[in-house]
Amino acid sequence: MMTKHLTLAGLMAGVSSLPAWAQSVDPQGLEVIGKPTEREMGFQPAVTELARDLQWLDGMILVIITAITLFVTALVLWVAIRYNKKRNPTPAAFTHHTPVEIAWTVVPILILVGIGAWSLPILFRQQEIPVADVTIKATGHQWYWNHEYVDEGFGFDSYMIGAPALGGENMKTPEVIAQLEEAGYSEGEFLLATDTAVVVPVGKTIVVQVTGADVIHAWTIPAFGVKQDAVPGRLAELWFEAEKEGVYFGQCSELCGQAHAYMPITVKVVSVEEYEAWLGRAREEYAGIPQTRTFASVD
Ligand SMILES: [Cu+2]
Repeated sequence: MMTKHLTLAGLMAGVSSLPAWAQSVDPQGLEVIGKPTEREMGFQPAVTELARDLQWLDGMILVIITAITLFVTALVLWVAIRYNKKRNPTPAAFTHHTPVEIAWTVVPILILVGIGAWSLPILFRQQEIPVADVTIKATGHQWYWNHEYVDEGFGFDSYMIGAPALGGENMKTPEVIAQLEEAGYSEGEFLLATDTAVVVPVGKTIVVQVTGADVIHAWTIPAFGVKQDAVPGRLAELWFEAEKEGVYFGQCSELCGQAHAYMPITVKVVSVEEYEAWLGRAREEYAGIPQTRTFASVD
């Protein structure tokens, strides 16, 4: 029932918002979760196991490096105070101290092995690509992304709202603010929101194949804990399973030229039903395949 309403809503939105922006295809009214927040310095909320792993590892290593820094600072202060020229006029003249040399070799090795024991499994979890429920090929271009739903026979370009390709100047003019609002974004999401979003179902395994068409770009969504260089001639993969419906933003993360700052990535995580409804609309919009679902049964 919900699917039918959503499909109908999508159709109505498509009809009523002429000239038809591609956003009319995309689900609207989702909570924005993955975006930078002013005056904050931590991570964005983690909505995948991969992101939680990364953030936990970061916290753990922060504890270790803080302890090491405090220890070394204390040693330096102790030497400076206790063994300065005034307090220690005749310095010791020995050059070797075997127990100390063994300690400062073995202890750092143990620390590094300890960090590796935690970080390598996390790295492997990211790099071992599971069987996909949805496969998307993301191709970086100067300066936009193309997203292809490889099993569905369609793809689309995703431009930043306000980008020159959409008649903007990479500046937040009143027209651009109007475009953002029309697409369901707020003014503060300028430089993050794109005209078309990657839409994926919640709780499913998404595999993104990442490559570049011209120079090296990088596809990332911080809240998912994924980042992958898009290298021309190579097909790299990343995967994620988002746990929460919402809107998530990322930005090209490999300096790729003059408009590098203006090729963000928008991902909308929706319910499985909503995803199916979107697929129908997207097939029709991007591949010209008419929807198989009819509206006859809608009350
Ligand atoms: Cu770039």
